[in-house]
Formats: sequence, structure tokens, C-alpha cells
Amino acid sequence: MTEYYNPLISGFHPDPSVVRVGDDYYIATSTFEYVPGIPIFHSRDFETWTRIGHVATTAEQLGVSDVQTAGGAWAPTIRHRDGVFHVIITVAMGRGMLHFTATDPAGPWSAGDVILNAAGTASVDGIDPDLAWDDEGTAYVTYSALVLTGEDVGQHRGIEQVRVDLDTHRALEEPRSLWSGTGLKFPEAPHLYEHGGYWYLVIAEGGTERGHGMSVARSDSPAGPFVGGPGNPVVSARSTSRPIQNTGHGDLVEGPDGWLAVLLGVRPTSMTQAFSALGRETFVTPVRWVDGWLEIDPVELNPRRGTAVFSDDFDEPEFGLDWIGVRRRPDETGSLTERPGSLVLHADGSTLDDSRPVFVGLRQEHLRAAVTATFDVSAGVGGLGVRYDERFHYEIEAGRGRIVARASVGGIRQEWTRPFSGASVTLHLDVRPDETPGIGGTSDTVVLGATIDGERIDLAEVDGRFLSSETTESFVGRVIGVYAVDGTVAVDRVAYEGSED
Ligand code: 6LW
Repeated sequence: MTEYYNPLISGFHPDPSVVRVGDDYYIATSTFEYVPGIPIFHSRDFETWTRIGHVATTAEQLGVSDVQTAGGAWAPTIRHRDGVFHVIITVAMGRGMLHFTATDPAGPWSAGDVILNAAGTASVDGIDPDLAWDDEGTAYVTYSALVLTGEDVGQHRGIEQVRVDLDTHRALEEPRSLWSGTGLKFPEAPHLYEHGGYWYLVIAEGGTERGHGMSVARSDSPAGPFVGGPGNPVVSARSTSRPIQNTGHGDLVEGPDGWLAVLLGVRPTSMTQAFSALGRETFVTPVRWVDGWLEIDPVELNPRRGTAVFSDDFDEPEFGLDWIGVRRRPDETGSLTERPGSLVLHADGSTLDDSRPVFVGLRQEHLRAAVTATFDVSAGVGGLGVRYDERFHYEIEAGRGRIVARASVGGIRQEWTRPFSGASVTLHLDVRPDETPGIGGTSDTVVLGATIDGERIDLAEVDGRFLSSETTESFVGRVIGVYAVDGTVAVDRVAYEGSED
């Protein structure tokens, strides 16, 4: 039984990387097309984690302004050396493999430098880069050589490595192939550790879905050759009924009471554990070094109890750290100064079907959630919605004489409409986990409603299975937010309540 909460960081926070600096711990996670990107979390006890900032505060730092869906900020590695924090990451279909530095992990971070190949002609071509230094201070970038550019795009060359000059951001050699696992698909998420006289290479393999796992090899040198360990995979939930599945993509750290692995997982529900509504979350599990090899415990569910509450009355001139926008910053789509005490959203012709909606959102971080948003729609049409991406989203909107609930599922659309002539309205988006035991269940139900003249009216109850990482085949998770599609709307308050019960 883990003593730590699991999920450790709930909601759409995949591909975690962790670093310890003294008694402080920091975690960075993936953010894909969302801005700001690459959140940094801080803890001193490995229980309470606080979002303290972001590596990338603009879309341009990542190159995600027009990035295709599923592309963007994948899998960071966070490390610390000689007083400097480093984050290395590949922005897929964006700027490529980038290196950021900061002296304060809360930021500001550098603008991000591309890690160039030895010829200096392009980014090193691979994902999930790790950064490690040997005793002489030589920097090693070890990565998963999934080819993202050129005629070989989509090919996978296994785990590769280059020594890099971090001053010039240029590889010092051609890529070297390293041990790439036990033969399962998608060897990725490599991390190097020096421990007990060996260099260890920990990777994910099997794919980030139900076959996911972590495997380990060791060598006398950071450059290999590496030899796989006797007990691979050292952690996996595949072919089990564990409540946490897809466990893999882990990073090791010496925690307050022993070594730990921070890794991704999902919490699929329904009769066959088919649907992970929140997407891939961050989990933790104990690790032991035994006879020169790793033992990693299965990941145990230990959710935070009680109801978490978040609200924003938009009284501050800047967005809080929880807010994210799609391919642009929240303050590029909404104003907190135009009408003090309100978030003003000016429609620009886009809707939630578009890649750059006028949308400002929060991650759904609990299996059960109730979100309300109070609008002034006297001059436009706006609403409250939950999205995976442009093809998969549910929303309820008001304005121009009606209230509309809508479900968009891969091009299939259904609407529920009622007349509405008011100017002020509170919209509701509730997520209710399914309690149907066994056959006939689903993940959850999304209820879309409105309070009109003090009376709550629910327009639709929509099966939540179509907003899960499996059905959308997505790397992200649910994001719930407010948006505008016509004219100008003002949002006076957003309130989120969530629980795991
Ligand atoms: C990440 C890689 C992966 O870079 O997905 O499926 C990418 N595996 O490890 C985005 O999470």
C-alpha cells in the first residue's frame, strides 16, 4: 500500500519527470497544444504538490500556434546541475527537441534552444529526450528515435543517444543506438541514472496504452553497452484488473523515505475498464535497489478524499496558473481588465470545432465534477464546455434568444435547445461517474444544464465514454472551460467542485 496519494497529480498531467534539489522536489508534465505549456509542480513532502509556474508561457516558445492535434509539447525531462534547472523536451510537429534553463523553477525560463544534430542542420530527430552528465561534465541526450520528419516519418529506430555541447546546443556525434528494451513496441521515455557504480537506463516499452510498462538495463558507461535486467518489465499493469492501468513512462527519484518512481497511468472505468475520462495522470510508486537491479511496486490507487473546490471571480488582472488556452495563452483570447470582475471573451468566428477556439479552460482533475459559470450574454453567445479536441467536445451555450446543449463526437452532432431571452444565466456542466455495476455501464455521464430565474433546468445527459482518451485516441485529457462563439460575452464567475467519491 503506498503511503502517497495516487493519483499524485490528477487530471491531464502525462509523461511526468521529477527532480530532487535538496529537500525540494519538482515535477514537469506534457501539455501538447495547450498554452502555457509544461507546468512545474513543487513539493517538499511528496504529498502536497503546488503548480508554481510553466516552462513555456507563450505558444511561440514551443511552436504550437498551429500545431496539429496530438502534436505539441510531449514528454519533458527536468534535471538540475550547478544551480541551473534544465528541461529538455520534444515539441512534436513544432520546434523540435528543445532545451530550456532557469535558475528559479517557477520561472522565468529561457526562450528554448533547439538541440541540433552534429551537422547543425536540424533538430535531433526523436522524442522523450533525457539529459544526464558524466563525471567529467559531458552532457548526454538519450531519446526515443521516433522519426517525426522527412520521408521516414513514423519509423522507430529504438533508443538513441548523442553527446551534446549545451553551450552551442549541437550534438558532438552521430546518434548511437542503445539497448531498446525486451522487444516490445515503442521503446521510449529513456532516463539515465548513475547509482551504486553502474549506469542504469530505464525506458518505457509496450506503448502508452494497456501494454505499457517500464524496463531497465545497466552498463559501466553512460554510453553503454547496456545489458537488460533479469526482471523486465519491472512494472506494468498489463493483463491485470488493477484500477490503475497503462502504467509506464517513469522517472526515478530518491524520495523522503526511499526511492520512488513517478510515472503515468490511467483510471479506466466501465465493466471492462474501457474508458479513461481524465486521460493520463501522474502516479507514484516505491522503488528498491536489490542486488544491483531495480524492483518497482505495482501502482496502488490511493485517491485524495473529500471535495476539492476552485473558483475564480476574475478580480485579478492576470490569469491564475490553472488556466490554459488552446494553441494560445488565455490572455490572448480573454480580457481580465476590460470589465473588472469579469472575464470578457470576444468571439472571432471560431467555435469549439476549430483548432484555435476562444476558450479558457481548466483540467478536469476528479472523476466526479460540478462546474458552474455565470455569464452576461446580452451582447453575444458563449458557453461552458468540456473538450478533448476539436472533434470531441460537449457544451452548453446561451445567447441570441436560446440555450443550446450540444454533443460533438467525431463529426456526429446532437443538439438540445430551449428558448432563452435573458441576459444573465448560470450554466452547469456536471460529470457523474457511472454506478452501474457490471454489464451496461459506462465511464460517466455529462449533464448539461442552466439555472434560469432561479430554476435549474437540465437540457441533456450525455454518455461520457466518447470523451475518454481511448475513444478519442488522444494523448491529452478532459479540459473544461468557458468560450465565446458570437459577439462578446462576460463571465462573472467559474466554480469547480471535484471529488473521487
Ligand atoms: C510521449 C511518448 C508517448 O512523448 O506519447 O505513447 C508521447 N508514448 O512517451 C506523448 O505523451
